[in-house]
Amino acid sequence: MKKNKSAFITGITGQDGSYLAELLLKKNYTVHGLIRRTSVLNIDRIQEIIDKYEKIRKLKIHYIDVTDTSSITNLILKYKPNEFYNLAAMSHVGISFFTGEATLNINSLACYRILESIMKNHKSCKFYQASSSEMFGSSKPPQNEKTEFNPQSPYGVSKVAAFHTTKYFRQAHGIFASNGILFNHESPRRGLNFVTRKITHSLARILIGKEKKIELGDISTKRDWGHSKDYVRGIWMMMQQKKADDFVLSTGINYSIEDFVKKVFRILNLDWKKFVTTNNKAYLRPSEVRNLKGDSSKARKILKWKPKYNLDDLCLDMLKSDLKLYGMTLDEAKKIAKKL
Ligand code: NAP
Ligand code: G4F
Repeated sequence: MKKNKSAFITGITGQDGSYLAELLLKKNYTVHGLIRRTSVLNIDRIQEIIDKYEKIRKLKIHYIDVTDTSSITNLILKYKPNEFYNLAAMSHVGISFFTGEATLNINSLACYRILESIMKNHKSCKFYQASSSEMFGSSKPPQNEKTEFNPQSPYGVSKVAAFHTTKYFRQAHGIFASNGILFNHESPRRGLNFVTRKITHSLARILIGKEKKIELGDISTKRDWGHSKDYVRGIWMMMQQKKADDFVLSTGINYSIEDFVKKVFRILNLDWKKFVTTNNKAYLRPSEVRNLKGDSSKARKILKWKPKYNLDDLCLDMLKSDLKLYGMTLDEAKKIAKKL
């Protein structure tokens, strides 16, 4: 009889990690979530699956910082996972300009150390690295697997290092190590300081009178936004291939931040200009990635992957969820909006 698979996920408390864990648990994997110790337990996004799967031993949580190599090695030796998804990261581009060294330690060196441990201790384990469209930086769109990397931030630099590390272990040591080069993907679980969630969450707070304005930085930059649920499915598909490889996941359509703002405010028939200020210095970056638009034809052909959500679906999903957080339905929010 075929044994059920087991997987390690670093970054399981994050947006993608939580959706990926749900997907793998539904597929009957045993999931090991590696989380760092924090003074306040940060497990909101995985509370539901902990309640459902921990007692039946399908989900195990381990306190391990991703930079703690010896502890990761001990865990690999103990559980010998089939698949290792490395999603943990200092994932905020703007913050990385102030935390360069930590960003490289968490995002680049940890990847190297995990792969070295897999090579020495459990060579058959498949490895996934969460690479990013931020690596393309100033390269012209559309960007695909053959596009040159021109990173514009410490975050971008750290992800380029991890990308090449992953490729190196694949080519030199025969490890199944794949890079997913994912363009921006969002969801109701997106962190509050990324621009999309900041907009939907702040709008909900404006409606209940807790905020007056949304202060943004540069809203002329363009991003290719998808839904995290679609992208974690693509990640899993990469790991089911016979051969490791690198794949771009994107929708192929990009919009400016201004377009995103307009779409969200239009849902409530509000004039965004009354509520949004731009070019706030606190959110401007020393160097910007101006234009990201992915060409994911390789993933669509080989993995047979394609996204189900478009940007309108995503905006609605995120706004509805933030309204719900503050006790409002969409219809109630529309009524309140009329009075603003
Ligand atoms: P996220 O929500 O910010 O989650 C990051 C995760 O990494 C969290 O679980 C965080 O734990 C964990 N983490 C950070 N430092 C750690 C450390 N030292 N030890 C252990 N865990 C640590 O990010 P995401 O949006 O889900 O993205 C997942 C991955 O994909 C990241 O590597 C990101 O760089 C990459 N990526 C994301 C996108 C995107 O658009 N979302 C696009 C391309 C690539 P805490 O909860 O304790 O903070
Ligand atoms: O939402 P953002 O912070 O995402 P960014 O920088 O594109 O990074 C995200 O996507 C990457 C993939 O390309 C991931 F690798 C990375 O981990 C992360 O998930 O900013 C999007 C754009 C930027 O141009 C930024 O300058 O929005 C602009 N922006 C304008 N005002 C703002 C704001 N960004 C943030 N976070 N907050 C603002 O107030």
